[in-house]
Amino acid sequence: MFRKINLKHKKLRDWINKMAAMCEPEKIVLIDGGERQKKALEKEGFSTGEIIKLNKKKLPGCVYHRTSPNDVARTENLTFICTKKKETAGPTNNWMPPKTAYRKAAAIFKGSMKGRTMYVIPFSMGPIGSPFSKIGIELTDSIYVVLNMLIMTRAGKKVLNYLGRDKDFTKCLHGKAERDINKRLILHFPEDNTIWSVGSGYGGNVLLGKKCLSLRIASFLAKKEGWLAEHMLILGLEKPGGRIQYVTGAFPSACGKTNLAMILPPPALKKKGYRVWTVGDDIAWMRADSDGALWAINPETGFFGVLPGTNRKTNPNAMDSMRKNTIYTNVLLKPDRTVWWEDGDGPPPKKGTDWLGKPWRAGMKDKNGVSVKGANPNSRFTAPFSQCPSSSFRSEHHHGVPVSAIIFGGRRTSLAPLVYESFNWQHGVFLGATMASERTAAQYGKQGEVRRDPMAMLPFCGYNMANYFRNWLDMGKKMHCPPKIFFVNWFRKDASGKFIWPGFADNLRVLDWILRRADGKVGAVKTPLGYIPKYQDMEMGGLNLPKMKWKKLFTVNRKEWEEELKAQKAFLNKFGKKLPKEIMREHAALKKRLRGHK
Ligand code: GTP
Ligand code: SPV
Ligand code: MN
Repeated sequence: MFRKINLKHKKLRDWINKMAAMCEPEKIVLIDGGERQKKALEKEGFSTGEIIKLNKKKLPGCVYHRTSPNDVARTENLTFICTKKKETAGPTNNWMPPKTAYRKAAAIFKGSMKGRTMYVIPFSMGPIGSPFSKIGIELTDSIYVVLNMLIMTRAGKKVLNYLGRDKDFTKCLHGKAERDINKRLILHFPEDNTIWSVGSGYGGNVLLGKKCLSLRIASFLAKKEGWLAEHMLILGLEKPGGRIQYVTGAFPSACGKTNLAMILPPPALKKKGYRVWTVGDDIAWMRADSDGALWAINPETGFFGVLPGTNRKTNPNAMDSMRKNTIYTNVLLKPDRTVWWEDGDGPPPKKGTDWLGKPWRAGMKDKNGVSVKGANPNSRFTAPFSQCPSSSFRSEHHHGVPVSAIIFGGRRTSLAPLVYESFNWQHGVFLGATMASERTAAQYGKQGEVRRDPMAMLPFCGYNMANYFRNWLDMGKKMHCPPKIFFVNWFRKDASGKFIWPGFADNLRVLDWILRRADGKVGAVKTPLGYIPKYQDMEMGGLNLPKMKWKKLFTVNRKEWEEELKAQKAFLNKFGKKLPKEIMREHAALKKRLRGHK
């Protein structure tokens, strides 16, 4: 049985010892954040097979990990908001009364760490000591989680020193248990500032600083304190002449945040002097400041990015970020101990070991004739932010960056134009509130199915989404110069099922237009949806996009939009009386504008 931990922070010490008494680890180890301890943990992980050491020459400092086959994405159906009242969680969250939740999870946690170590990870989301930051302590029995948290957060002794004897922290408990989906629960207790996650070993379910703290718990706090915790990338676009303007963007999981955050300008724009600075790729915390503008920080220090589709052409900055000190999860392991994934670089290797740990050959088919994937579609890399060639010099600043524009977007095969601008803040909030997207492999469920995903926060809002919309509307009133709000869709397809817009680097052309609009430097065409660009106003150098295609990208199909209006309404009706009336007013206004549209 473990020896009790002794720390000068009484509340912290008592809590750790109480959790350990329930989980019964053999020992408790405090994570200090140092290189020596990290190396020792890796060594232990290699010896048990929890992680595999990758090719020292080709991938220095990199490790490989496989999760259980039933545990490769976030499990939204097992994720709960546990508040005293059901209404606090709202109609879009799974809810459980706190008492029941603690009892159910405790039964799974009980004795689940027998023979194993419980690691104590003190971590800070945001620069340590910044008034914008939040501290958490994660207890876990997984070395993989520790190694990931060391990349994704500022972790170790320095956080403990900052906590002193009595500063507040989020209590985060994680246990792998049996990794049985029937004994898996991801529980949030925003009223107790507590997270309990049991039975999973994958990403967003277990790196508790990420979605659980920085979005679900933080959004709850943000409503109380009057700021925004969002599922957003943050980037700076440097224009010829050196001025940098910042944009944040909310796209649902696996819809292009990482790619946009690290975008490299297409050659014609690069020559002109355009450059992009990455501030964050997944989470933004934003506040209205005394200057009347909105300021954003990225609370994380690493990337947990999608691998399939990532290659030197689509995202060279991501490829450079993961050359060393990176954790590869659920990809194909090659015989030379390097890794490969679908639509990565180079042809598939002749053979290897797939993400399930089974022998794999190129061109292999299953018994139904479907080709067997080497990497899981939601396989990921964990890499330090500092290794990204475009990482912004502003990212360590406690105050963050001022935001000129906010972008909402999703995957819509038809319907939504490439880009349009909202008429004002309130209309922009409506665009975010009615966002929908086709489901990706980042979460369990039917792939490709269109679902409403307001502000890309459906799985991450820690309270009633109607009140979340209210918080967004209120934020607009706090600023003299709020950012302009836009909607984008890189994913519109033609009749043959091909993407009409080339996407990736060329998305910079859209960003450039967005920022010129934010500056009031360029005109636009008014449509029922919002303002769209004039063909001649977009920077098109080096891109051969026929006018016909342009037209297809911006077509507003009234029939489709009538269906969309109905779907929006059905969704908004879920919130009943709680829904801010401004949202329904915007819905009615859109309906009216579309009626006049041919
Ligand atoms: P999470 O980490 O899950 O929150 O996702 P994310 O929003 O950061 O997604 P990411 O940037 O990793 O994109 C995931 C997928 O979208 C990859 O398969 C990309 O190839 C694809 N993608 C990204 N940008 C574009 C684009 O401009 N056009 C097209 N067609 N596909 C894109
Ligand atoms: C997402 O699904 O939006 C992610 C990956 O960023 S995970 O951390 O697993 O949630
Ligand atoms: Mn995400």
